[in-house]
Amino acid sequence: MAKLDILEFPDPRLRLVAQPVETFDADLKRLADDMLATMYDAPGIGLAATQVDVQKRLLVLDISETHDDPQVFINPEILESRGTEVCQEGCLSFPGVYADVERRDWIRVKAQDVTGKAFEFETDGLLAVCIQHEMDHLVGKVFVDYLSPLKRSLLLRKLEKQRRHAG
Ligand code: GNR
Ligand code: NI
Repeated sequence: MAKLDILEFPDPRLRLVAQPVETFDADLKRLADDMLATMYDAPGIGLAATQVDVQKRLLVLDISETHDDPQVFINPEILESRGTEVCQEGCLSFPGVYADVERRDWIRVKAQDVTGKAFEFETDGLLAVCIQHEMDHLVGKVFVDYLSPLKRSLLLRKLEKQRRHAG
């Protein structure tokens, strides 16, 4: 499994919109495996294909504490959602900065696995937050887009400062 490079803000490629996956072949399986390896190495709890410069509707996740529950969602869709919750989010494309974001609290999701088999499930809490965060990446949206202009500029200044100090 290969480690892929993660695009960092303000790379314009983070704004590209991913296309549906139509071919479920060995290359797709390899991409999903490489994305999981990249996510575990980072380390992060999720990664969208957009973040590794691939414009396909594919995301990977593992919110387990033991890092042994890899999940792959292809062509994900939110069928239904309820309520709101605020969670402190981070993003591998914005290393070292965090902000509160309001998202839907409960979601029902439809997706396909790496073989193309469709499945549906409902979830809430961190998994629901993470799926929404990753699905945003697939349409070129990032978590700082939800912040007020003031909060966003403070956060982006902090990001720049951390980069200057990060050797
Ligand atoms: O590793 C990650 N942690 C995280 C924490 C709270 C809400 C969302 C996330 S996703 C993030 C990895 C990432 O950038 N995925 O796109
Ligand atoms: Ni992210």
